[in-house]
Amino acid sequence: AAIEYELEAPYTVEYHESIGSTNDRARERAADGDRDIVVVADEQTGGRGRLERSWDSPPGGIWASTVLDPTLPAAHVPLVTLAAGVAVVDACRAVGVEATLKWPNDVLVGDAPDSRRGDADATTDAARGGQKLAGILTEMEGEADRVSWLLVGVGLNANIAPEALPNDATSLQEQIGAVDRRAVLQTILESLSALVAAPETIIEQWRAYSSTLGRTVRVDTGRNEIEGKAVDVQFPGALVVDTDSGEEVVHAGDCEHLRPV
Ligand code: BT5
Repeated sequence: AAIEYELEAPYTVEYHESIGSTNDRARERAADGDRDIVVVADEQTGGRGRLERSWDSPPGGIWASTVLDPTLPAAHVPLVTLAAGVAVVDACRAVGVEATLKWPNDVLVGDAPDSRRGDADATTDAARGGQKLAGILTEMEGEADRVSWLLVGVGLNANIAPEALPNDATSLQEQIGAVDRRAVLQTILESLSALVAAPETIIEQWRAYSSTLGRTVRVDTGRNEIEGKAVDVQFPGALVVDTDSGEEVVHAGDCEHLRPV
């Protein structure tokens, strides 16, 4: 059964010890017309990533999905994903973990350009020093010019032993020890609502936390692969890649950080 409690931020929390996916539950609440709520679980049994990938969600994480009150056109929704990443990094840095952002939706630890290990054969982020700490899954429904509902799912590996996570993953616990999950969630939600209220600040803050910009990247767009130097992130969230054949503006895809040559 769900427990309701209030956070200081303007959100009401629906807490579950265990649930399939907080995004699925938030989707039901969204369809019911609820806004400014957040569904939180200690454990998810069917956590989801993008493109039908699964998200490991053992007990101890921050698995949270918030239904926002959107007044934005659907085309601007990628900005909200960036904002959620910034909010998660804000919360990680507030507890002393130097997290960075990998376009479009990953929060990493240890992937700052100056902390790379130079393994020529490295094919995984872990081998290069970057480990995934959190991911974002934004979902919406609506017309081109109007979003009818919008929810942002945040998965942050908080109080989880690294053995309970995939190889390329890390947790706040591994970095600094156990954290107060409620306080971390509070920071995420406060930061997210401040960013959504000032959308013109999102891209600039995203750039400041990015470990993608300036890097050689390979982006799988689903249709083709683009390789080059990531030079900018543009409104509403596109990655600009400088390739051998000129600049490409990529709106969606999977991005891999390659080691510099
Ligand atoms: C994401 O997908 O990074 C979005 C994850 C969003 C999860 C939250 S939890 C609350 C809410 N409810 C849900 O059901 N989902 C949201 P993607 O970029 O597709 O990355 C997925 C990949 O990350 C997987 O294929 C694994 O390689 C890796 N992975 C899975 N679990 C992980 C974990 N706990 N920590 C780090 N990496 C993980």
